[in-house]
Amino acid sequence: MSKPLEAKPARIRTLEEYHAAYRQATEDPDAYWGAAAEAFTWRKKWDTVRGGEFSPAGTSTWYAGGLLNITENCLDRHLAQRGNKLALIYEPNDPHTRHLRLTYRELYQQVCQFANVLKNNGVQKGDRVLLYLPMMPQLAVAMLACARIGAIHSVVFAGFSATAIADRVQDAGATVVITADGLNRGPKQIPVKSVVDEALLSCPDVRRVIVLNHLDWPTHMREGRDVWYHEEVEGVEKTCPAEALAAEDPLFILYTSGSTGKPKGVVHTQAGYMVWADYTFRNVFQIEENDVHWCTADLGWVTGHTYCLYGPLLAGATSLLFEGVPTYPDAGRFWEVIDKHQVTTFYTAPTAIRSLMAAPLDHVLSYSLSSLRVLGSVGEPINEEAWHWYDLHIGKGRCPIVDTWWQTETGGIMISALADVTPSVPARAGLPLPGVLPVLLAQDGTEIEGNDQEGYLAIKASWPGVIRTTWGDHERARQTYFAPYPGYYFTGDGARRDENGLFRIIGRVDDVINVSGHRFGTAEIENALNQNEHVVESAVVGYPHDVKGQGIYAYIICQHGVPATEAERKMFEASIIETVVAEIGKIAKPDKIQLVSGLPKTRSGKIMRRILRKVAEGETTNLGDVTTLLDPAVVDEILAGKK
Ligand code: 6R9
Repeated sequence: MSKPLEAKPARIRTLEEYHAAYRQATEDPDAYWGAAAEAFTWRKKWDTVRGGEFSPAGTSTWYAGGLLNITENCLDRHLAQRGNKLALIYEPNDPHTRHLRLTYRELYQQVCQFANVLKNNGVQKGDRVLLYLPMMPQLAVAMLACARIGAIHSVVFAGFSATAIADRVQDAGATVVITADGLNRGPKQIPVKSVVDEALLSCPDVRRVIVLNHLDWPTHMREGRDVWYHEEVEGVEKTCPAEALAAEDPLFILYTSGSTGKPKGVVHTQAGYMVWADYTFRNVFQIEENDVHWCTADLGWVTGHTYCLYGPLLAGATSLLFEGVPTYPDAGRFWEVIDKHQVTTFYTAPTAIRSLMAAPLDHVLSYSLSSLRVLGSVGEPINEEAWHWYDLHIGKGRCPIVDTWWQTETGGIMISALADVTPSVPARAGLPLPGVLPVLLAQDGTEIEGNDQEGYLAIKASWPGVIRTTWGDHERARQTYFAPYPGYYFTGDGARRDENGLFRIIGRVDDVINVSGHRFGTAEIENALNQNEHVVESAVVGYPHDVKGQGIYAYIICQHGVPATEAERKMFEASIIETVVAEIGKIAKPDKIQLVSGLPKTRSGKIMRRILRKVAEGETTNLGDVTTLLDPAVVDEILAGKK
């Protein structure tokens, strides 16, 4: 029998304990979250557990007055008892390449060395460091190295384009970039450093680029700006004192899309994020000392931050990092990796499950999967069919499924089953975690009481992991999350509370599309499309997609009208896709493009997205009221040309 990972306070093991914890966290949050923070290493304890104003100001603080360093809690704190325990297992893209294992002591030493390299390169507390790296162990090391010296990391998923990098470097005011020569993705090898070079043409303030050698590729290094990590690290000390940071000092900035304008830099801070990552990780997955946890997300997304890195390390668990993709070399890769490393808690996205469901079942049946204990899902609603397949074929009917609802802005899981403790029902995220007070709001902001009800999902009280600000623009955070319904945090999601009080997340109620669990604002994609010289105007909506959850449907008015020939149309479409790839990245490529001569607009010039959404969804008759349209004939044309 393996023993509980740590008998910390606030570890919930039964349904009764859940209800008791929920009650206490609601009635006396200061006592509850004070106790939850006791087990950590503090340089100085906090003065107040909760402070600031939650909403509408959006100025919550947690553990204000406290001093700490999250890496002391991820690493140093475990050395005495878990120095030789595996902290990270790295499974490379190619199954024939050797995997790597790092113990807590080895990881500690690597983080300290990397931190010293950063210091030697002039990085100081408060500096922003942008990381554009493949899923290699050094990405995790580099994030922790930043945290060790109080630099603020901003990881950008290594599929984003040069333009997207440049936007983020400029917005964050980053002066140092860490990158690699190239990356592996399935059968492909993709250059990385050259993308950074292109981005930095418009970022003169970046004075240092630290390059990791991942593929042994010949790489152009700019004199005076670029250095190789392996050269910098030679002979560097393996210890580095951790900077004592204020509880509310920023830990990281992570860019995410909203319904308007450019992606915003979501800011999380030291102490509250730490407590939330640790608490949610241990409780949702019911982590035990011998667990091997595998979260398949890339570290470039919040799921990677909280459940590949910070949550597992704070809890002293073993976390598996995977460089590859679910279908390389074949659709059995996930299951092979689970058997190979005896993974116990497995956390992935519905889109991955759906894509693997489509492959022959033999890919699953060749593996035992007997090590698995808990299955998790995140990023988008999981449809019942995928839920049952996951339960039956992967969990063999004996592993609880935790469908975890949360957001970049919430820092960690908010609504989810706690494995084998609270109810797990298909297509329901379930009950809120202690400290999370979800409500359903009507459009006018009144709370909808009772079960079997639907509304806008909002959160009524602050929790330790709440977004603190959007980098450089607090007003934007206030307007987006806290001002729409004063007294609440507005999630942007619609939800239903079922007859048993379990939450079912329906999807976004704003102009955000969720493609394979990745968020894009329609405005963001339209802005990209409009950069194309042939594009006069565009409108983007989401539509149901079998594997991706939602696909991107773009309606475009071309400069020369609707193309007369098929060849011309293909050429336009190719050029348009190229623009989106250059502006954002491949992940934002429209799935369908329809070239139109006009868009349905109201007399005041507003695009009626409702109609475009319906057409994209395949609805041809029930388009609702079109009498306010300036030119109703446009709709007929769009219907006739539907993809
Ligand atoms: C963690 C993460 C957040 C948006 C969120 C919602 C959707 C996430 C979900 C889910 C239904 C779940 N979402 N988890 N919808 N069920 N279990 O994904 O963060 O990238 O910021 O996306 O994803 O729409 O608002 P992020």
